[in-house]
Amino acid sequence: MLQSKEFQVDDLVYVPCEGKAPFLRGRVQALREDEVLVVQTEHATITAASTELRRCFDGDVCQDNTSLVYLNDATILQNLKARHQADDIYTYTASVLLAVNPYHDIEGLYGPEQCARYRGKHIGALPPHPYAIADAAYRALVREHRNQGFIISGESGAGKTETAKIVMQYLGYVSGSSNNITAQIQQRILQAQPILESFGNAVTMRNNNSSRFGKYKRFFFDETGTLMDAGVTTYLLESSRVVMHSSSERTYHCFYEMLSGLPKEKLLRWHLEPTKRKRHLLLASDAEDTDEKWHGEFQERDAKNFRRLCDALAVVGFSQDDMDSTFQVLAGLVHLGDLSLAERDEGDETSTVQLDEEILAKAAGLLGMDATELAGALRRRKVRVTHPGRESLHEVPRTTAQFRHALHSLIKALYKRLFERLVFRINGSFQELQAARGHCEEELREIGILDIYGFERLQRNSFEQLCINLANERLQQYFVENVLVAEEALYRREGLPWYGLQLPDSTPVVSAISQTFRILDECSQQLAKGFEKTDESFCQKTVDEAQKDPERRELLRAPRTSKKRPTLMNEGFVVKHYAGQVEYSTKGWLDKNNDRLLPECEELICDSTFELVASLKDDDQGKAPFRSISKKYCTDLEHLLQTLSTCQLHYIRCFKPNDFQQAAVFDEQLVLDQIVQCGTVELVKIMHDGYPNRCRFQEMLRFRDLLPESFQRYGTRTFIEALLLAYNVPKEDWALGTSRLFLRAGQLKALEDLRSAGAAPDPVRLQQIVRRII
Ligand code: AOV
Ligand code: MG
Repeated sequence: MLQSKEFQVDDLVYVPCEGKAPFLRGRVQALREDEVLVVQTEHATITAASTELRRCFDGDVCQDNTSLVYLNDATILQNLKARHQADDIYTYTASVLLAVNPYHDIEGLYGPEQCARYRGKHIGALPPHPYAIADAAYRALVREHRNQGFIISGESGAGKTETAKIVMQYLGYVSGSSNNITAQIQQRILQAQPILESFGNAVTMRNNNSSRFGKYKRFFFDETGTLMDAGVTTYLLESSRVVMHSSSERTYHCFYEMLSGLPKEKLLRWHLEPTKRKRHLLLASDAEDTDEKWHGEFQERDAKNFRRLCDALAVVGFSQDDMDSTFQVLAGLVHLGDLSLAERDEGDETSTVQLDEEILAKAAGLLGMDATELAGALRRRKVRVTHPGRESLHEVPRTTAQFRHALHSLIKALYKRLFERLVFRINGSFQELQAARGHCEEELREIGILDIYGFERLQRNSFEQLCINLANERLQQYFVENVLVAEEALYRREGLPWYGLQLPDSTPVVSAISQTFRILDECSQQLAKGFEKTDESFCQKTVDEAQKDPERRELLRAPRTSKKRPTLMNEGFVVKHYAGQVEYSTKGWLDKNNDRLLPECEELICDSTFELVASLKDDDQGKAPFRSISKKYCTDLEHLLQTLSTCQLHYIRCFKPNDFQQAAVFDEQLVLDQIVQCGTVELVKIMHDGYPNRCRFQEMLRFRDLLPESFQRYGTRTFIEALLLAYNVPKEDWALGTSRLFLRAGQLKALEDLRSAGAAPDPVRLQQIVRRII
């Protein structure tokens, strides 16, 4: 009979298939030559190479993937699926927590009672939960005085923001509210969330509450673990959404919340009518399909969230006047947006764009601008002409396109600065509390939570997607380096054999993207100085430069054109990311990369008679016409990575189970792609091949009661060896390094169970041990 190296007839296996599910389960029916096997599945007989098969163990469902009898992508997928169906949405992979979005509220899973249950328990004692990781982080912070960081990642809609809130909930619970100021900090950091969501989240095709910015929240603690301070940093708000969104999406929540929640007299004063919201260009959306749908689902939620927003603003110190000012600016932007309906007689170069006087007056009035000046700045640009010995300023009419561009830049800039102002005030509200407390001598330690947009591959990808995906490349690399490379280093340090694994390396693609941003900066700079530069010339240069470099050639290239999809030259490029290829369209990048507002528009803001608007002027007095957005973003990103490098990191990987935001639907292929993309498979291989649990010798002394007191006079190493022998831990399940004990999955848990049960060793066995090793 033929023999396969690995498989025998009747073995239970997963075989990859092309259909709806990525794997089918079956039994090996026959072995053929050349390691080809015949597998009988429920409905078909499939022939496959042995290398393609994955082993499978019947009914294997585990809390920790590293405890699966057979460990591979197929078994992890099945484990997640089985658990998701049972509403056990969390699963460990050693220290990494995987979370599958349930898309419905699971009763009794969160709240103070659950927090109390998880408090002080070691990981693995209770079902996997963000509370367990949060508790471990908090204890490590108090015990070891080390900074802690949570990196929560996953695709859009996978549940990052919700998970971040769950972690925050636990930190709030555990960090005590023994004094008034701590309680206030807790309240403010929790209330910051609805504010940021109203102004930074929107309905998108993939998530009804999609965060359109990244954020890092920080909680600072003193030595005793009392919350002393907090802060939030935000990254790259998608400001283009204010002026443009696809018809099935919406702009930022705050606009609709304001319409649904403001009292009548204010709506009237600001010329807003909720039922006419669709007539406003900024707000128009098919996401609310019909008026019925809006009056039902959306309006109710928007109105409720408006109250939530106002309450939250009050908590961080907004007076009623502050709130009114903020909403007035939003109302002003809505009317300003309607000006883009303007037309111009294109045949006549000297004519100016025709504006609706009524709309103009409303917008200007609300934003504290002079209507004539507003119209002037939008319609005409100032051109400096140098004559011998003197300079003169001329006004040239803008084309319709230029007019629209000026208008949109003004709206985007005002919204973005308003958002930044909110973040500034939230952070300021913590500083106020600090001042109230008086000077604090102590060095504080922090726990940070990073909730940043996941990898994006949309129908059309632009500048924002490249920024987002760069962050994901860097974080993925960080993950690989931190978890995998650190693992290898640890093995080497401890003198244990290391069976190397091919680690993915994102350095080349990161450097290709950095190069792209460098070229972009060059081109944006030149354009701003008045040189002839276009998005096309930028694109061409980017592709050309990449093609010259043998390492980057494969990673960044021009898109392939086909008859079906004839792409015009120099309108985009394709980047090969760790999570797959993404095609970017470079239209509008030179402009998107410039943080400077047109000088005519900046003047409007400066001259506004409305205090809030005037305070949103660009504080940077430099006169350079270009300020790079990509550079600022990359610097912010490096700062973040720098901060994270001081932290002990905890990873939570979120998974989206289907594309329809539905409960109880698990799309296997979709989840498998995410398992592969997030590096879980590599991680699992390393962990399982080796020893997932490792403890410093000193930490093992917590088991001292498991041996008679007389054993404490021996060295720690000897003590540990005696302990493991006394309780018959199999030799192949542990290894002693130079400073740590390594244990295979489950053994640490077993020791903890013995400790909890107050177990005692067999005296005869102890005698033997004493004779043998001591
Ligand atoms: P995201 O942050 O990962 O997407 P969210 O955290 O906003 O995703 O989650 C999307 C939606 O999934 C939420 O609005 C909830 O309806 C649901 N959800 C997520 N986690 C849970 C949970 N633990 N229990 C119940 N429902 C949940 V994005 O910000 O789009 O990248 O930009
Ligand atoms: Mg989010």
